[in-house]
Amino acid sequence: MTYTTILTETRGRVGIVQLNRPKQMNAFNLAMLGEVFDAMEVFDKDETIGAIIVTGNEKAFAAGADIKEMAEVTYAQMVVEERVRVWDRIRGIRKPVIAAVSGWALGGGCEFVLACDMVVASESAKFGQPEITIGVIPGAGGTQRLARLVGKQLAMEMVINNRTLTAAEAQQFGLVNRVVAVEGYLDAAAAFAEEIASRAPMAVRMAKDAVNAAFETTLTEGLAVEKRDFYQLFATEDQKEGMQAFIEKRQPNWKGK
Ligand code: DAK
Repeated sequence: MTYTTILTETRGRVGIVQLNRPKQMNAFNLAMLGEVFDAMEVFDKDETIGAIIVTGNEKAFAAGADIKEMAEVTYAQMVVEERVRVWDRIRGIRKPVIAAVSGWALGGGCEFVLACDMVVASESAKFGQPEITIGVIPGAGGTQRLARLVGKQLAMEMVINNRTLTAAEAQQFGLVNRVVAVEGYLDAAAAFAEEIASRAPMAVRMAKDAVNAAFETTLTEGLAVEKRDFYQLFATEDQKEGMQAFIEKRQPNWKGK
């Protein structure tokens, strides 16, 4: 597929989507948003891929939605075009998605990161929800995912008073899995993703499903999802292979079935 606003590559079992509007600090216009999700869905369907990275460049992961594209949008257009639905496509990706963040992750950029499954940040990464400074609030999950992740008080400060978090702070508050040097941050994220991609594919899928249920359900419902997913894995060849490999003291050979 030919893309105009992103670049894609594969490294081993890792599919990488790179946001590529550097002159606009990778601000998400609708074209880029569509291409990002198209590319992610292609990797999601590809059996040779086990994990997906979304990244930007050293200066900016993404500085939010494209303000110039959004400035003249009317209320009616917002309602009719249902732009939230486009952003929601990330929820349909079943493989683990890792955000590799360097520089700015602001507004919709930060919300995109919040919707990913894991985050590798370079030491220069900065996270924030500055929508209040342009007269709006987050519209792609920022108030909800952020509050669930960092708690009410800090989320309030970020959303109402434009508090930005450094990479170290983001790690401290649970928004980031690991912080790495700016130089080679994508390589570090790729190594992390490759490790994840080497795990039993069906179990990874179920694991993502079950952990996500913790944010969508009551404890009782979440435990029911976990139980169902756990039981289902006993219908896979990989469960037999994984346990047999342990007993035989060898590495498992995953089939993804
Ligand atoms: N949109 C458009 N252009 C942007 C941009 C943005 N968000 N951010 C940066 N740029 C452009 C700048 O306009 C500039 O372009 P030229 O003017 O030179 O042509 C170029 O990128 C470089 O930016 P700066 O000159 O400002 O660079 P600095 O290093 O001085 O500052 C910065 C970098 C990232 C701190 C600064 O550019 C900045 O504050 N940018 C805006 C950040 C922001 O306010 N982001 C929130 C946007 S609102 C929705 C879902 C999501 C959203 C909305 C709806 N629905 C589902 C309905 C999300 C909304 C948002 O994200």
